[in-house]
Amino acid sequence: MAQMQDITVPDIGDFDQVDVVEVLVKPGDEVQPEQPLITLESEKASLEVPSPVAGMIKEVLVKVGDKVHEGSLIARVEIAGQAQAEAAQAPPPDQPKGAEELSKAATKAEASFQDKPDQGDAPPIEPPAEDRSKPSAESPTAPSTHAERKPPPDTGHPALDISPHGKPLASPAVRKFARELGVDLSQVHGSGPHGRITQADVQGYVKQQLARPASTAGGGIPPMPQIDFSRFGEIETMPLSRIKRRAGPNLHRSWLNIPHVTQFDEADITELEAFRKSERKASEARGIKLTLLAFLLEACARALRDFPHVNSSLAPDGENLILKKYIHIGVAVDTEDGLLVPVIRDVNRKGINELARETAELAELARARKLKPEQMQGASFTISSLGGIGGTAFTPIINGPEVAILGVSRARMQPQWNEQENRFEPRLMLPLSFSYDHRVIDGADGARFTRHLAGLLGDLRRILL
Ligand code: CAO
Repeated sequence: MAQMQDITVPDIGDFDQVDVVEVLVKPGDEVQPEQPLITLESEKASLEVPSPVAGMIKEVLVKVGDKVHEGSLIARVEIAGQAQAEAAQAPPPDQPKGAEELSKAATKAEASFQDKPDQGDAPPIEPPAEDRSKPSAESPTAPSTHAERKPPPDTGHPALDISPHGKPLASPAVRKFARELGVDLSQVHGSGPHGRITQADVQGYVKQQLARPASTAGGGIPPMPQIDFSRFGEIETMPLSRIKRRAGPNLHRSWLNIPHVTQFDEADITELEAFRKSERKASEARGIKLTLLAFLLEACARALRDFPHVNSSLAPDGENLILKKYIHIGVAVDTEDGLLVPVIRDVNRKGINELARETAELAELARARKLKPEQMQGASFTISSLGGIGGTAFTPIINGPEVAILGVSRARMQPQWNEQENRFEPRLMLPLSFSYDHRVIDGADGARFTRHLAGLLGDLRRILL
């Protein structure tokens, strides 16, 4: 006949009325010795009460919110066959006295509340491995330790992260901490011995979740693995600059929210460059350095006027386009601490010399970290010019909620086929990399825009038309 065993709350020290905060089993569950049945929580700490025997839960007599004390009935277990047989051959009455005392001491130790904050490496409930492997004859209160342990259930998680009961390894204090923060411990990587989850692991997990952009939180994007690179060689940890720390989430947000397409093209700026050089001296006399960027601003302003949806933003409802009647263009400036984007307002109303002067002034302010917030707001389009550095093309990230950005690389003299004269001729070609929001701009329009822009840069007179 099946033998039943009542499981009661063991000696929990001076605590009288303690809350049941978790019931970890239900009728019909098979349990192993040491498998937690319930979690109790006092103001100071928490404790899991393990099953002393292997068997099947017949009845659970507590629920979350109940208050219990030493001796309170938790559950009734039908003792497993083999364990029952062994229980039947109960230890002889003249069992060595020390064994029972040892067992009681062990049970009490397991059951004691942990008042100290968790250090992450002390298994509070499970007895040390060597104790667990001891024959149960030494422990009349846990006869089932003779019963073979089942292998941990296949949870799809690395075996080391899971206790023999299929739960992530963590102390009650860490479980309590995780519960308070609403953290699912099965999602947390344990850095302690045998993959045990520490309080620092839970804190790290929460920080990681908070750092993720709102739209992706829980969006199924797997986090980067946390790797201790010092395992592979010497490392140095250096804080990111404030600018990079602030820009990072914005870039990430744009990258994840905007379906980017980058259209590459080239503009023939042979004549433009000849004109710039011819005007440079005159501009210098007025204290202005006439750079290619000023011409780019002027040409972009005209192209934006001709393609108004490139100078727009998607309405938050995703169903309307907000067309901007102003043309304010942000210019990416490379500073020692990272990228800043001052904004040149009303570009379409300014001449090329004025644009050159203003760009130089704003770039200077950016590098001196003296830009005012309003000087970095309100852009409807952005230009990122890496032409002074080099490169052939790149894929700039849109400065959302703008819908497009123009990347410019270094102009190069290249052979171009002259159909009229049936020969190659050297032309100064400027690489354009135009990233756009594909929800707003079709591929065909993207290509039309860069063709149009290339046409304006190829013959500045077109701007006047
Ligand atoms: N092709 C060939 N030469 C170019 C060129 C191009 N596309 N663009 C600039 N040059 C030349 C300039 O004419 C200048 O030469 P001279 O002194 O002989 O006239 C030289 O390169 C240096 O130019 P510059 O970069 O100092 O000036 P600029 O007006 O072209 O650019 C600014 C100003 C602020 C845009 C630039 O200094 C800068 O910071 N660029 C980096 C932007 C960046 O980091 N973008 C990446 C953002 S990530 O998306």
